[in-house]
Amino acid sequence: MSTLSADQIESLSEHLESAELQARAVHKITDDYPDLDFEDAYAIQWATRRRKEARGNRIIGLKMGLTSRAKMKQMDVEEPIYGFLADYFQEAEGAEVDTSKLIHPKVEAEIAFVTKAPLRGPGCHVGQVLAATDFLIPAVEIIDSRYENFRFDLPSVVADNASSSRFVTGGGMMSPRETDLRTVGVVLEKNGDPVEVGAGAAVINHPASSVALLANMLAQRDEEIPAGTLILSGGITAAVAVEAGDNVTMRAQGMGSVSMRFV
Ligand code: OOG
Ligand code: MG
Repeated sequence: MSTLSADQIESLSEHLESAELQARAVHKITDDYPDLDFEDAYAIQWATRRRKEARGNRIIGLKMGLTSRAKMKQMDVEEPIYGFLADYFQEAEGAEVDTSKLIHPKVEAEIAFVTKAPLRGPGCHVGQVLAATDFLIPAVEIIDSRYENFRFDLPSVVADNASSSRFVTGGGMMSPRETDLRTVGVVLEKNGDPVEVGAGAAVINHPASSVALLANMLAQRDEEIPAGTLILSGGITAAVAVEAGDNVTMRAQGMGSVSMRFV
C-alpha cells in the first residue's frame, strides 16, 4: 500500500537526486515520512530513473544489494533490494575516480552478469539465469549512500537507488559454463593489502540466484531484465571505505582483476 501522493514521490525523488548530483548528505527520508513503505520507496527510485532518462542518461544496468550476510550485518538490514545503473556511473578499468563528486564512498567486490536474453519473473530460477547469461566479469561497485553516516532503513535506501554511485568492470569475461560460481574466490585489496576475502556462495548461495530474485522482484511491476543488461549481483564481502589516495584492486579466481585509484 502506497502512503505518498504522486507529488510527494516526485519531490522526494528530486530531493535525493539533488543530494546525489551535489554530493551532499541528507537526513534519511523516513525521519520525515515514518510510514513510507517499500512501494513508495520503489516509486521514488523509478521516478529518479525516469528523470535521468528524460535528461538523456541511459540506463545500462541493474544491481542487487544486501544479498550477502556480510552486507546485511554491516548495514543492519535483512532483505535484498535492487537499483539501476546509469551510463555515467561507469568508470573505466584503471580509472582515477574523483572523490570530490562523492560523499563517503565504499567499495564492494562483486560478480557482474551480462545477459543475452531477457529474463522475466515470476518463477525465474537459477537455470534460466545461467542459460540467459552471455558472460561474467569481475566488478567493483562504489556505493555512496546519500544519507548521513551511511545509516538508513530499507525504504530509505531503496528510495536512494540502493546507494548506487559508480562501478568499474574489468578482468576477463568467463562463461557461466566454465565455472561453479559458488566456489569462485574473490580478494579485495586496498593499497596492496587484502582487506576482504570471500566466495560467490556468500550471495544467496549462488550469485545467479540474486539475478533470479531481481527478475522476480521486477515482475511485481511488470518489468523484465532486458537482453544485454549488466547486472551487479551484490557485494560478496562487507564494503570498505575509501578516500583520495587509495588504490583498490579486486581479484576474482579465473576472471583476472579490476583496479582503480581514488583521487
Ligand atoms: C546498500 C547497497 C548495497 C550491495 O552490493 O550489497 C549493495 C548499501 O549498503 O549502502 O550495493
Ligand atoms: Mg553492491
